[in-house]
Amino acid sequence: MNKSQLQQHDREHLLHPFTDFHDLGNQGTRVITSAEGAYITDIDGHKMLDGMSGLWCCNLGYSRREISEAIYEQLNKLPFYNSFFQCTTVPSIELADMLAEVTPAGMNNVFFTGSGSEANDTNLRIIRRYWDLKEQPEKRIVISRKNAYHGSTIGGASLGGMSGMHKQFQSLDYIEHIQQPYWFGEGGDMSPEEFGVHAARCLDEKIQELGPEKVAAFIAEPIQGAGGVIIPPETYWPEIKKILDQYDILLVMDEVIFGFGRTGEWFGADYYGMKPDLMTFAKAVTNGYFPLGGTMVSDRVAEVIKSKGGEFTHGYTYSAHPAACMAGIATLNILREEKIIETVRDTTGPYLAKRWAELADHPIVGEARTLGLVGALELVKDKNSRARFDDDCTAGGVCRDMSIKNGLVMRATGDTMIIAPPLILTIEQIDELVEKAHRALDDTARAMA
Ligand code: PXG
Repeated sequence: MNKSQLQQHDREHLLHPFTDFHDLGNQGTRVITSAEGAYITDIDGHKMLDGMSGLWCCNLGYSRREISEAIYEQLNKLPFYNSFFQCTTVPSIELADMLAEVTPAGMNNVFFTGSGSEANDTNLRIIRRYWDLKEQPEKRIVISRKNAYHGSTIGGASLGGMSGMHKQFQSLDYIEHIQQPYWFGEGGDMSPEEFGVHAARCLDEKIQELGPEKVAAFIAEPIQGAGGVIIPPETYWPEIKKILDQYDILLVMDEVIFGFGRTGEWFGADYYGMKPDLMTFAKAVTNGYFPLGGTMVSDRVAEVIKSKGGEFTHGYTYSAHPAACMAGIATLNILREEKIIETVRDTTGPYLAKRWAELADHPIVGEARTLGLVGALELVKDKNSRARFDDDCTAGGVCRDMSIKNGLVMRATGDTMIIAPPLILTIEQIDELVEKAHRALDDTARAMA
């Protein structure tokens, strides 16, 4: 099939995730045909630096044969066996061991799933099971945050705080949402430090309002990813820690985007010095090459679930799929052997921070922020008042298209441009990324004038 035939068949038969089918019908899809290192190429031969690592997952880029060969070899040896009914496979045990080593101290158990959404549903099941076994069944409510993203299953989407999603389904009734720590968008006249404490105190207020005896858990991404790379002010997590220490409430950190090195530490929890009870992961655990997710379970929770007896009636056919686990093992080996995370922490992260900060001087940029190898740009019409161009976030869409035209994949969340490039990016590629982003901003400013 040629390009237009592919686009026509795509339109006729493929229902895409998070897509306006009317727009898709008018524009046609971009057909990506190959990839190498940190670059993807489309069917027209247009090569782009992938500033989004696929979908926040190909952290080691696209050319890691060690991972694809590990999958292939496993498929030839034992392509599938389940981990139900007292069965197990060698790769699943080995990966569980490795995860216990790289995750924060005291997290020594893993429940494997096929995705991040399934892992957050698993968290909801574990939370309830834990409090039931502790004979506190009245602890039912899970507190999350507005504009959070925790997946697309009913459980994941209920935990998430995106209003556009909530309009399209019926949320679980035991989930509550508090303010997000988005200083640029919601901080008003407060300093970032003041606002960080303010946003964290919303958790305390919500717990008081609901009654601590009814609150089972608080779930949060260390940094909101899909919500627009919202890096909380430095005062936020320490204040949350204080509040959680005060009440008997579980902490779930959703590390689906920030796990496996993006902050320059293994997990966002390490970066912020937090001690979660449950930790969701997916995406980069296999470098995106094979579907795998899961939740790390702390000793505190695992001991209750394991020792009290009785079946935990939960699991997925693909929990601990052997080929997925081999992909995970190969990925973790590369991260360790090539000291990828240390390089992000010591070299490429600081260099991106320096170069990205230069974009803040651009006339349509209200804020440029980074941490490790993620970044965001707030597009504004007026730098001082932080006023946007319009209510429809036109600038974000324009900037995304200009970026692609200039050979860089940047994603738009409203009028916030975001990047999460592969962690293997070199200094020269960071220069290339910033220069292309700069050109995209110039083109956007011209188009919006
Ligand atoms: N938690 C977080 C924090 C995520 O970012 C999920 C859970 C769900 O994972 P699965 O594997 O079920 O997709 C995610 C996924 C975007 C975008 O546009 C982000 C995600 C997925 C799709 C698009 O930024 N994150």
